[in-house]
This record gives sequence, structure tokens and C-alpha cells, in this order.
Amino acid sequence: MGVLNVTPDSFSDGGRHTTVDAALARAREMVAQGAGILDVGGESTRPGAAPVAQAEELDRVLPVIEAIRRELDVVVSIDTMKPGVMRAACAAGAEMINDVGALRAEGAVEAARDAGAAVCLMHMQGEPRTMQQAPRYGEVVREVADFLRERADAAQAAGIARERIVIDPGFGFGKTATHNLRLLARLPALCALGYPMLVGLSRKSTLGQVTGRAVGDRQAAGVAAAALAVARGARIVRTHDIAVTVDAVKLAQAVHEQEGQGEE
Ligand code: HH2
Repeated sequence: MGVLNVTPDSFSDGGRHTTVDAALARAREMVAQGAGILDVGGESTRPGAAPVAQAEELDRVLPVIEAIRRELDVVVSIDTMKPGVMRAACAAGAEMINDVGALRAEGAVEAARDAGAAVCLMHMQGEPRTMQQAPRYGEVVREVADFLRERADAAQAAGIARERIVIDPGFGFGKTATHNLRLLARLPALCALGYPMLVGLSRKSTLGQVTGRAVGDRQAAGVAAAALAVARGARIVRTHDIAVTVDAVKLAQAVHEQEGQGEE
């Protein structure tokens, strides 16, 4: 899953793809490099980010979704928490809704159900503006698992088919580096919930804390994180760095498939 932020303020690629032409050029590049899904976002969720009005978010994402759908053979995902954006984006051709709020906004579950789209339900403690101020858990893996199970149950109770549901521990969303690393280490416990697992660690601050590197120099750490996640059962990797991640994912997947095969 390639990240396509059409925002002025996203933490690593903000301001780069704010025209439709620039976004489409980046979309072409990511598809050529092997992305199977493009995640189009018009509102940054980085720590401290300010909310964006719906009309502004729609102005940013709709022309880009329409342009991608006209030209490229790729699944478009809409990264939003707003039911109105979900509906309009799916009407414009998005087939997946990536909601960092896990469809908790009023009307979001219904919008996702009516759109007939796949949904990614992500765990977040708090809200983007304040989530990194003091993340706190008793047992982070259990609490994230309980939340994801509850949201997946709620989605199905509202009429969203189980096969359409993807889950995500939400790395960096109300979590310290230790929380993030523990969730990655224990990813199999979350995969055991029985839904395809999406992970997004690309360029995030935990990679910086472990390696001491700035946002622009975290590609190698991101590739390693993607491989570690796929080796632990992740099925979709959300990344800014497609070509190198595709190779890492292929290798990790090939090794993962050999687990439990052959001699005892
Ligand atoms: N991370 C970001 C945004 N959306 N969605 C899912 N499902 N999982 C993630 O880990 C995730 C996400 C944050 O990264 P980015 O889009 O690069 O930055 P910003 O939120 O500043 O636009």
C-alpha cells in the first residue's frame, strides 16, 4: 500500500503532491514500482495535526481519486475519518476505507457499509492533536487486541461483511516507541484475531528512536520493519518507499511460507 498524502502538512511527504498532476505522477510511479493499493489522504494525522474541514478534504482527494481511476489499474483506498468523505470517495472509485478512527465517528459504520468497500480498522489511543502527550496502557497488546475485536464486531453487527475487514495496531497513534516495538514483536497475537493485518511503520519516529536517524534517512529501518511484520503475519504494508519494500515483503513472505514445512 503506497502512501499518497494530498496535504500541505503530512509528516514526511506533506506539500509534495498538492496538485492533481503531481499526485498522479507519484501514483504512476508507485504502481510501476509494485504498489497494489494507493492510500489517498487529505488530512494529516501526525501528532499535533489540526483537523481539516470536510469541504477542504474533499477538494484535495476527489480529483486525485478520479484521475487515478481514469488511468491506473490499482485499488484506491481513502484515508479518512469522515463519513461524508468516505461516501464521496467511494462514489468516485475508492474501494477501501482506511479509517484511523476505526469507524467510531457518528455515521461512519453506515457510510462504510453503504459504500460496500473494504475497511481498515486501526487502533488509536486519544486523538491526533494530543495522542502523543502521555500514551499509557496496562497491557498494550491485550488492550489493542480487545479494541480491534470490538470494532470488528461492531462493523459486522452493522452489516459489513467479515471478508471486507482489515485490522491495524496503529503504530505511533498514542503509543511510545516501547509500545510500538512490543506490538510489532507480538504481532502474531493480533493476527490470531483472524483478520488480515495492515501495518504502517514507514518513516515513523520509533524507527528514528531506534536508529537515531531523521525522517528522510529511515528507509532501511522501514524496510526492516516491513520484513519483520510480514514474517509475523502482516498481509498489507503501508509505506512511502515502494520498490525496496516490495522486495523485502516478497522475501519475508517466501520465508514465512516455509515455516512449518518440510522436515520435523
Ligand atoms: N499512519 C499514518 C496515516 N494513516 N493508516 C493506517 N491504517 N495505518 C497507519 O499506520 C497510518 C495510517 C501516518 O502516516 P502518514 O500518512 O505518512 O502521515 P500523515 O498522517 O501526517 O499524513
